[in-house]
Amino acid sequence: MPSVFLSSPWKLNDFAPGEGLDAGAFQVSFDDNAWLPVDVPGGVHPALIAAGRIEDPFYDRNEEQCAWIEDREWWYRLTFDGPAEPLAAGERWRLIFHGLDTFVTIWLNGEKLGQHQNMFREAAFDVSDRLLPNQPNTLALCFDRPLAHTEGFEQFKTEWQWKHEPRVFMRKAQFSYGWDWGPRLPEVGIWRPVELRRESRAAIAGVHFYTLEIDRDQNRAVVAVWVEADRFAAQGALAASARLDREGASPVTATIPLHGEGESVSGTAYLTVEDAALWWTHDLGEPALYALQVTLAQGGVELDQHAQQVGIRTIELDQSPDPAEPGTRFFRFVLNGVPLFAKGADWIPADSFVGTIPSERYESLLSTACDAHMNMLRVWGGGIYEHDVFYDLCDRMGLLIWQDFMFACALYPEDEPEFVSEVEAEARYQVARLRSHPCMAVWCGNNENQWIFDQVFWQKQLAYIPGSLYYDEILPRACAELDGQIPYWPGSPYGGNDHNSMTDGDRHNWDVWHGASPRKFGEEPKVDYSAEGVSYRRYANDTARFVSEFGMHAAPVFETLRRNIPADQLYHHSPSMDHHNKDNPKNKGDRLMEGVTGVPKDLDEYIDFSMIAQAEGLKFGIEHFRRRKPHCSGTLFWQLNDCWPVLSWSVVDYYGFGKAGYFYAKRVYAPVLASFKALDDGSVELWITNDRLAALDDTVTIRLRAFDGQTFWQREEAVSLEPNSSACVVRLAAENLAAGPDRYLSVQSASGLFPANRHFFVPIMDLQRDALPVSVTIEAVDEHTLNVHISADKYAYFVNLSVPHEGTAFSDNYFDLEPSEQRTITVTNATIPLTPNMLAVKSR
Ligand code: BMA
Repeated sequence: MPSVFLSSPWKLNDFAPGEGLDAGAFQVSFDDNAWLPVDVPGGVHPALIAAGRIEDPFYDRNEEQCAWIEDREWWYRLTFDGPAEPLAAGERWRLIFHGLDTFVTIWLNGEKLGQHQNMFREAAFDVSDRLLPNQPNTLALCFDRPLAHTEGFEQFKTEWQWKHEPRVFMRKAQFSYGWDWGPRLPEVGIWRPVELRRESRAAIAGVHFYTLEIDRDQNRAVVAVWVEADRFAAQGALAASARLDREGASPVTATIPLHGEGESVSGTAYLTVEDAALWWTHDLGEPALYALQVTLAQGGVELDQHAQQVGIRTIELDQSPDPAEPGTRFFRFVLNGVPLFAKGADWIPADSFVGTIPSERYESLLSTACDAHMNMLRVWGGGIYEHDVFYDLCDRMGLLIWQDFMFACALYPEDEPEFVSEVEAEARYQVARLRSHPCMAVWCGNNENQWIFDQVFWQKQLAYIPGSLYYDEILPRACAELDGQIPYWPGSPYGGNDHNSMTDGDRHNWDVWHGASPRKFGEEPKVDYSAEGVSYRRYANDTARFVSEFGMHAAPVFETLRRNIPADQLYHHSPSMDHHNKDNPKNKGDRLMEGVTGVPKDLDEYIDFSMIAQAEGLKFGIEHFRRRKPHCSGTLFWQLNDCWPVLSWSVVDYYGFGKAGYFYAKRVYAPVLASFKALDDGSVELWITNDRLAALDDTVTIRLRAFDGQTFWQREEAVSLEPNSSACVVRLAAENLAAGPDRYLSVQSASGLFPANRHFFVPIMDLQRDALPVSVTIEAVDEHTLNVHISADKYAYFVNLSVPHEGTAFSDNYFDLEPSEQRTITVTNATIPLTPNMLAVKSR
């Protein structure tokens, strides 16, 4: 029913704790003229930046200057016109805060309305008796110092609390207290819209759309629409109806009888959809959507409406035994009956300040993910349940979502009843909110909590894992009761003998980069930060079922560093650069580069070498895991994006500049992959991995060439592959190979079915080749488009193009050119005109 969003003109001010109340900041008559303007939705930090009260917290070490914000209490005020129409009989006004961060007291017209203490669920109030029609109304909110609300919890600190961090006592984005890629800048404020809703007699309280059955032979699907209504002032029967629309198809409609005695009534309709257009991930088909409209009425009078995009699809998590690898079980997603290999990355909040992320940033990051052939992202448990726009876009773009509940890398209190009921209310709110999105693939209890606990207390082998109350009881119960369709998984990683197993469940491979080692329950965890310990070659030993985290750091592009690091600090390991590297120790990247490129001598080398180590590492790992399809059925690498400008595992930086790793991932995530596997005996295999649902026939050309252009031998092979499979198609015996540091193997598809690939016999730094500059001619196609013709006489490694403006798209980047090869790269920027002098082309 009619809604008003209270978005301006909100005011903001800070006080010492308790002083706002003493000053009467909640009173209508309070003078807030001198207060700062603040956006709603938004948060305190962006308002302070806009007002010049703080410097850009991301620049240099300014983060440290922001600590005082945590010690203040923050007040918001808004005076707004009351509704023109007073309420009629049977009507009510509801005030809904869709997101308050976090510990807050709310006053309306000087009277206390209530309190809230959970950023992850809405706060709703019936304000029928308090809202003044035709007059100004005043809202005041006081956000307490978050840490003030954690002190009382100290008594619950028990020996299992490995890392006693106050953040675990707050239902607030955990990363904001600092992470190994994120600054400590805990946000405060109204981070989602504030809605005033007029409702009459009854309102829709919940809708659940799900697919019961798909008959692909008949092109028919049966779907269910469950509706719950809150009959707050209506007597007698209520009627609901559902309508499913899709362009070009006749609407499918149903009436839904609602049952129940009290205020809450509900009912389900089952609809048969003929010529059903199914929702597929974008790589397997069309992500077809239907417009669902639910109407609630009584005696022909419409009372409420709910509209949402839905998709017809079934999703299962197949964990049946894998007959080809006895003693193991699959961990693979099955969409509409089709087992798929999940290709994607882990997603963290797209900004430290989660209330002010523009929709365009979501649009651009998610289409960047699709362009790289990703079909799944994991919303990681230390961030936020994302904004609606995120899930809507994933529905539209055909991207599956692995959704963690918001618990990460810690042990959470279970003895405080208020906290436990907050978690339960939050889980129920989020499950109801997200369950009808076709993009939703799995609910997951947390990030790494069972695994970390087991490692810390490996000697004790305690039977009870702290947090089980949540991961094994409350969360799965909320999912079962309110959804019951999307699979639930207790943690990431989870399953098997040590909760990070290669035989069961999902696995985080932190052997690479963090120097961890595979282990079993009861074994001491080992860490090895040597060059071998952190090396990406260790992926070759990983026989995981599904790898939901693995990755390596790389620097962002120079432009991102230039904007955030003072000129005199622009060198590897300068204090400001190290401040922008939140991992510890800060030299794991050096150890990794030691085995790949050698340690960098200057900033330019650091940027390139770290990007090379990351990109080659992702290529090596993803190729290995994809070859193992279906025994391995997914790779989500850590991490897609950043929340500020930082040296991190991301492949797309804070501004949206892609690192080399992004372009490498795009090639190795192609639907058909040809990759070389080097065996210990010196032989090399060529594998084709086919993620398409069609069989393939192709002719491949394999060559052994010297970097200076000489071709030693060349072979053409006819290859055929089953749909959705992976196989070794050619084996090159060591004695016929004539391997060497001055040469490389390459593979090409006659039909362009897969991107060309290559194999080096030694680490990049040991290649014997002349690194000559490439030849470049630039042709301006129009104001926003350049065609760049690049060629090389000898093998050119790591050819990369850069324009110091985000939003510049490259048809390819960070690629190699074979001797005498010529390529044309198209560079576009929709927002700014491009001129040839903005472009730099380099190679190594
Ligand atoms: C895992 C993640 C994150 C972390 C990443 C890199 O632990 O779940 O918590 O940022 O690895 O260390």
